[in-house]
Amino acid sequence: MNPTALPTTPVRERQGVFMSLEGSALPAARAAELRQQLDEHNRRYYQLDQPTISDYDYDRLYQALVALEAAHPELVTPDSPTLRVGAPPAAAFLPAVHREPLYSLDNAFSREDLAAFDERVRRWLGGKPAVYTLELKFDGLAIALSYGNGLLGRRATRGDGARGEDITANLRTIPTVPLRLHGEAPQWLEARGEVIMPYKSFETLNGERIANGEEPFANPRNAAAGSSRQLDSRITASRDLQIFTYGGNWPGSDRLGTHSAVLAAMREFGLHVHPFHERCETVEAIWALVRHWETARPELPYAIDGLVIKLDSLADQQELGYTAKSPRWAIAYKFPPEQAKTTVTDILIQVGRLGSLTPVAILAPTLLAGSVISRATLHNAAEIARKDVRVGDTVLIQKAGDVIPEVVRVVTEARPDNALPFQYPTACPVCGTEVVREDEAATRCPNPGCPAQVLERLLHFASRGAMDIDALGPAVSHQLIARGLVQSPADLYELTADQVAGLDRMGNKSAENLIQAIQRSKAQPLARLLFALGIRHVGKETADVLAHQFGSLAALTAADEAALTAVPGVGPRISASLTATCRRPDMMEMIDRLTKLGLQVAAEDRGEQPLSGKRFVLTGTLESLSRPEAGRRLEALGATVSGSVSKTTDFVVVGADPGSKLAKAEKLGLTILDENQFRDCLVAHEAVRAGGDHA
Ligand code: 1X8
Repeated sequence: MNPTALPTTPVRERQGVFMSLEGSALPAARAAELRQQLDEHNRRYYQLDQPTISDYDYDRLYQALVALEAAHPELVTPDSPTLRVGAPPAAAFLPAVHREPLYSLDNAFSREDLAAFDERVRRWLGGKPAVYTLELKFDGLAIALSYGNGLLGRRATRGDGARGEDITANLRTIPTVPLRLHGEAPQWLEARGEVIMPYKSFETLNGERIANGEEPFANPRNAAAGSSRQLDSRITASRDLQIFTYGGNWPGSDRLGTHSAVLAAMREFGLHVHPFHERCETVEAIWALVRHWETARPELPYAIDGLVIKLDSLADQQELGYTAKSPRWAIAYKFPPEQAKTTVTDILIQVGRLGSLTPVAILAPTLLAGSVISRATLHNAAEIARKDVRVGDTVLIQKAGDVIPEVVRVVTEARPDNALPFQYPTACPVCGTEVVREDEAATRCPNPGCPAQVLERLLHFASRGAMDIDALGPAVSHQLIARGLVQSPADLYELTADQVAGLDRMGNKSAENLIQAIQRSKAQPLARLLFALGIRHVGKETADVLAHQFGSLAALTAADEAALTAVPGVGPRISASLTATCRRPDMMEMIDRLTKLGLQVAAEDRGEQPLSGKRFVLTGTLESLSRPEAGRRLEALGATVSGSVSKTTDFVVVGADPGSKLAKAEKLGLTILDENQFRDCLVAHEAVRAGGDHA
């Protein structure tokens, strides 16, 4: 076990959930704490595709709970994550039921764990010799492929094991998924596998996303999962995905006798099976391969997070069977996260668009998990003090749940004599304003006029996902601010070509082009403008919803918190941020100026839509899609979605546990749609609109 991989103090997270292997001393409190953390991390991993801890750390937390529950069986609750496999499918896909459940694997973290597994297996086999196969464990999205008479049919993600999401249209676009099996195909065949994205393609995709002002994927696995679960399969097709299958089942597959023979047959059928799998008869042989792959792993073009060891004999597998959660005949050996050693050449403090200060270690460039790393986050003042990172230090870095790698620890033995403790600034390194401590970890520059904040706001405003002013990059923006030509985005629209032509490396022609690009951006729709304003918690999707819902900046800024939270997908956090920001004099002034300058402060009239003028209320839980998703699709069809039932409501869509809105709708005699009727209605109108768009 690698002790440096253990988080020794809590890692602070966005919503105040802490990851800690220490935690409460009382077993009952500790178990509750672990369950809550695991639930939250599960949700982030499976439903948001946004993990904030590494898998390795997740597994450590999980094992801590397993151990605690084993020691105190009375503490096991019916909802403990140890009794569950995976997470429920995300809301927007139709559920698909697997022929056989997809199990997760038990984990081993050490040679001792592997030896204990081998001993258990041998005991169950009653002294019969155990022969294993050892394969790579791919770090991607688990899927099942089904073939009917050789033709690719329904495909699903793992979901909660028994039910996954049907991502039928998507996996068809992956070149290594055969659409038809070779040779004499069985009547049905189900193959299990993993969708992955190679490191190179992941880097390229993230580069594009950052340029577009979109959130980059945290790691190749999330990129693979996010790409496979696109509702629009054309997006999946545009991503470089691969598949490796590692298990299969069809009439007659049992008669092949061993798992190795099943893999060979799968390859004959044309399924993509990784060439590496090796038979092992002892823990020594397994351990030698573990050591080999730990070293060879960085050379693979895609991510593996461990090795899978399975009993090779299918009869033996059947004899051992399954626990509620996993097969007794297999185990996953999990690698500790890849780490690299490098030196800190500098420590910088970055000032974000909203003023938050983030210390960043500048590193001697080094290769880690498929990419060259030259900076690592130090998170905040508390972290940098705890780890005592100094300029000149040699540090161990690793990639956790974040794109930006982090410093695990300092190699203190290698510290140069002249390395001084880092003095965390009490003043903003850019504008000199005294910083504000938000809590024990976070600090913020409170000066909205801070040039760093002004620059970050301007870059965000011009980014591709926002106003898309391509010519306005960091170099130009920096000069515009330094010369006092631009202070707020509104100033951009009053720039003249003469003013701009005076900047470094800016000829008359490029100056003209820049001014034209800025002026052209006035035509960007309201949703983009709203996103470009950079209001805390108002991302691209929220901006879309708000623009549709309110129709103009004037209406939006006039809305109170109650009106805002009535919008599907808008919670108290977003509405509080919006009302606070819109009341700020500088924001009011900017909106006023942008209006006078002729930007699109109102939504354009999209003409008659299939559901124009229709008012919908959504209530209760929908099974097959989330309420925000339903709201967006309705609005895209021209409908208005409201939070409360009244005489003017046309349709009330009722999910599970609807509450008082249903009673009110019945009393008013309104049209009530159940989920199936609603889906039919959506799909039919979307088809009408698609037809109209093509005409
Ligand atoms: C998951 C995985 C397995 C294999 C490779 N990669 C995975 N992610 C394999 O068997 N070679 S098996 C597995 C599971 O059973 N949950």
